[in-house]
Amino acid sequence: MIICTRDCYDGCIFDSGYSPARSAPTLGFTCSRGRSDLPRNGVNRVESALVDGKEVDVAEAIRRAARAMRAEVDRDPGGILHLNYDGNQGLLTWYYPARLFTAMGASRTDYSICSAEGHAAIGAHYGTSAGALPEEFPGYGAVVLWAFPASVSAPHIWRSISRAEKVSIDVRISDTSRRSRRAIVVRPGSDVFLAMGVIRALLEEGLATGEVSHVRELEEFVMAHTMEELSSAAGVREDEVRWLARFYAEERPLTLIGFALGRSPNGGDAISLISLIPALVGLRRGFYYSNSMGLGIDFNYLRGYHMGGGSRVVGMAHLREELESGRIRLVYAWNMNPVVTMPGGPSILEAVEEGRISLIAHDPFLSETARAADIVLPAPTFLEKEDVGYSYWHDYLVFNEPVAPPRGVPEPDAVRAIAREAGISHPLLEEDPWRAVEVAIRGTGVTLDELRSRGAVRVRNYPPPSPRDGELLLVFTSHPLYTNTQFREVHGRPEPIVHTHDVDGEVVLETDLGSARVIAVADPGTPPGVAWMYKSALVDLDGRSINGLLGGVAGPYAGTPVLNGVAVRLRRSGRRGRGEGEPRRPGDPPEGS
Ligand SMILES: Nc1nc2c(c(=O)[nH]1)N[C@H]1C(S)=C(S)[C@@H](COP(=O)(O)OP(=O)(O)OC[C@H]3O[C@@H](n4cnc5c(=O)[nH]c(N)nc54)[C@H](O)[C@@H]3O)O[C@H]1N2
Ligand SMILES: Nc1nc2c(c(=O)[nH]1)N[C@H]1C(S)=C(S)[C@@H](COP(=O)(O)OP(=O)(O)OC[C@H]3O[C@@H](n4cnc5c(=O)[nH]c(N)nc54)[C@H](O)[C@@H]3O)O[C@H]1N2
Ligand SMILES: [Mo]
Repeated sequence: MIICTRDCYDGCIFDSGYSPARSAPTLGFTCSRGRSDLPRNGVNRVESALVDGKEVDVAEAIRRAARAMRAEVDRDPGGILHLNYDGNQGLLTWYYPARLFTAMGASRTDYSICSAEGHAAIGAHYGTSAGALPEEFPGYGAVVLWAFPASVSAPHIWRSISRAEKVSIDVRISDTSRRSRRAIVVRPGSDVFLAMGVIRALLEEGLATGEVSHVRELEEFVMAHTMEELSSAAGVREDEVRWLARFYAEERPLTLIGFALGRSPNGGDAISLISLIPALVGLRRGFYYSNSMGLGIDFNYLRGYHMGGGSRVVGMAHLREELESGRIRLVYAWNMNPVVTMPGGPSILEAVEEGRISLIAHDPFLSETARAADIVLPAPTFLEKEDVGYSYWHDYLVFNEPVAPPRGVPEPDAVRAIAREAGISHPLLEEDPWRAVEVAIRGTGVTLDELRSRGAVRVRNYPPPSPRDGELLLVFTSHPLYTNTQFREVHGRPEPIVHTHDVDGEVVLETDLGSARVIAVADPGTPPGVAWMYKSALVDLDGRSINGLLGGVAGPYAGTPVLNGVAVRLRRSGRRGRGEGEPRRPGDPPEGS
């Protein structure tokens, strides 16, 4: 199989004949870019290694690169900066090569250019930025596309929401806006005020039915400004802000949060607040931003950060200052065209022209960066090499197989050869790249062997939504007198008691799958946020099994149903239970019915 490994939501999967896979998420079609890869594969390629513009063999270019890097390592490894981003999202192409620089103690960037701001802003609330999965998208009758022109930037996402009522929020009328039921136009960088206005209206109008922690602080924060102030700061009429709040309350839409927001003024704050709106209207994981952090891939392991993080982190916003300071003396770029795509990118050209830095580039194509480089190494495209690819939307890992003859030198081979020539030996580079991939994907529940044989496999450990305030993680344990449902003939039917940290009385436990009426008993040995029951006391006060609340989630090894640690909501039913006034002690034998 093949996965289009470029930086894009859809991560199109192709069969071995290079036709778009018919099954979800690719649905048998690809975009213009996906169709253009084969025709462009022969155009503008780096045909051979280059040193000072002259063709040399790859071995010679590697020796020259190694010599230049060795000299800098001896002087100050922090003077070497590696620049790489997402030209190809393969684990071997993008991530593994960073090990050379981790091993040398070189400077690195913070990889902040595209999506980092939002990952951090959402993660601060939810513990992870991972949101709804593609299969959940079609289930939504309504979708808010917040700075997310999906009709262009993510055609498969767009297809998956084709039947939904759409609201687009952008700073202009985009193609997506034109094809949405309603287009809201905000002033650039002012979405944070629109989000505050929506939250304010939801709270004011009693439409916030969901539970969000620290809601009082949130309320104080948004109430500090009048609706008029918020609406004029956002450049959106007050009635439109209120309309959007009611749309949220009534339609309970999925919110797609675009990366571009994170690259705007106040963008992190905007994303942070936008991500809370679905929770305020009672949706669990009712947003999507990027799911890459939920797949269980250990990107840090691939880059070798478990053995140190390099010497210094250069913020991607500050490349120009860094180059002008003279501290950086060698730049190694792969999988990125920083001369064009980095803010301050042209300062790389100036630094090369003025002899302040040496520039080494590894790219399949003669990019602006490759054209300016002192040393250029030819790279294979994703059509020409094996790799493992992933998407930040869907949850398939794909073993990428070449469909065209190999060209150039694969990235892991290049960095290991440079290390050998430069006399840098380090366990990070001794570990075989495929072995590193095998270790890095352990957390996904998918093995490399399985990937090789099946081509595309869904990750098995996508994170369950984390518990919210008012939710308990329910677990079960054995009872001394019973085996599961047996021995009720002798000891009677055990009461459905749920042991909690501090709740007594009759309560209702709920999940999205069902509810059960049970008796809560406070037990100081049960921590806050946790609840437990005997697995022989599953029949609730209405004679139904607690297992009506569970199911649908399986373990990665053998498919064992997840029964423990499932989040349940606990609601007092109003009636007081039998335990009132004389709380039962945990471990008390149950009473017969
Ligand atoms: N065809 C195609 N698809 C792509 C890419 C590509 O280059 N071509 N690039 C891929 C990559 S790298 C990424 S990161 C994603 C990005 O994909 P998206 O996050 O979906 O966004 P962009 O396509 O960058 O478009 C940004 C949108 O945000 C709007 N915008 C700008 N500032 C603001 C603001 O302050 N508030 C609001 N509300 N809107 C604002 C712009 O008008 C624009 O419509 O797309 C990926 N998909
Ligand atoms: N002003 C402004 N600047 C922006 C943005 C913006 O919206 N406005 N968007 C930003 C965003 S969202 C992003 S993600 C970045 C993207 O920045 P880049 O990652 O630099 O973007 P690409 O043009 O995709 O460049 C990737 C390079 O990788 C090369 N490449 C492709 N496949 C391979 C491979 O298999 N191996 C190797 N070694 N190289 C390969 C390509 O030939 C290309 O030269 O740009 C950012 N820059
Ligand atoms: Mo991006």
